[in-house]
Amino acid sequence: MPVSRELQLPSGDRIPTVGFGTWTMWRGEKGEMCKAVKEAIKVGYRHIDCAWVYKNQEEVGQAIKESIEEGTIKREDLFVTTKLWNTAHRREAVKENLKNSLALLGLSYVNLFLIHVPVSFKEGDDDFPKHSDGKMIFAHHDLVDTWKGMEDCVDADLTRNIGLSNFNHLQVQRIIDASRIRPSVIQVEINPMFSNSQLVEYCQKRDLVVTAYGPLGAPNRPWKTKDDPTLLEEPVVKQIASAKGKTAAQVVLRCLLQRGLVIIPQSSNPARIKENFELFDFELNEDEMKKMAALDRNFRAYCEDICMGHPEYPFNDF
Ligand code: NAP
Ligand code: SBI
Repeated sequence: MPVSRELQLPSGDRIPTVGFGTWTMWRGEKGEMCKAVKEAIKVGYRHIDCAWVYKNQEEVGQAIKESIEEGTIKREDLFVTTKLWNTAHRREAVKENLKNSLALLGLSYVNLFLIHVPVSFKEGDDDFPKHSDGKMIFAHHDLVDTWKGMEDCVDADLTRNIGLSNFNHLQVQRIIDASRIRPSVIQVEINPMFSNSQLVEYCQKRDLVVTAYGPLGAPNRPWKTKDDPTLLEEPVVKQIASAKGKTAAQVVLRCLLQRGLVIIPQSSNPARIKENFELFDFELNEDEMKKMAALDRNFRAYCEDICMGHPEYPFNDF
């Protein structure tokens, strides 16, 4: 099955189907993210996935700046995404949050701005405001008002496209119904062990491009338990990989591309950064796709536990 290197968005922009994830749970040496993003751009990635809360946008911006100065890319060749954090859901705060991200990135606009999570936290400088018992201090904003703030950002030319992340299908529909500018992308967790098929189908039917985060199953997440399945170790993935002379990661990523998804794998290792981009010289046949589909265990690696208990907590529905 052929796979496109880019998908069309209603704004006229095209989103590259293989993007580069920039969230690392470790805090690496200063400069490590800059090095990783520069390496990614060097080997051909043209889509970088960022967020306010990742706290590394200065380094990502530095990598973009140096890559432009060195002549590797032009700004218009690059598709940059950032995300609105939970502490800035008030309509007027949305634009401020994006302006702050742009200042860190050293850019005048991003290509895509997403509401990161549908759960609001208390507004302020602390990204993770907590009560004395350690629980998050929630806030309550109508998500439709937050969406109006997103539309304000398009009007102000601060972003070319807007979208959602970690929303369930009911929340997606609420935004579609109330929108002046429709969401064009939704970013949610998807990998063969968490196929998220109902939500994917729901969104694709409504013309949203769906981006898979945690596409490799986030194998190094610190909260992984010994009983959790390890996607890249699954015998069927390894069998398909060895039959094709590819790696387990490449088989997993190709499978997601063949489902019509955008993927944003993260790595800080130059060899794996390159490996994760080399996905266009082989394909999985129908039988192999079926075998990959059979890996689905509805196993979510990212439950956003700190958001549980909020009325907009998304993961109690598909
Ligand atoms: P992921 O891409 O599934 O996994 C990343 C991990 O896999 C890294 O620890 C990396 O380690 C390892 N890895 C990468 N390539 C590999 C390969 N070829 N073989 C073996 N291991 C490999 O998980 P993720 O980072 O959680 O998700 C990707 C991106 O999605 C994030 O960086 C972020 O941009 C985005 N994201 C968004 C949300 C959201 O709420 N919207 C949530 C989570 C993630 P090495 O560095 O050692 O290679
Ligand atoms: C953070 F910066 C801190 C915690 C955290 O937990 C869940 C996963 C997440 C997120 O919400 N989006 C990510 O990319 N990672 C995250 C990010």
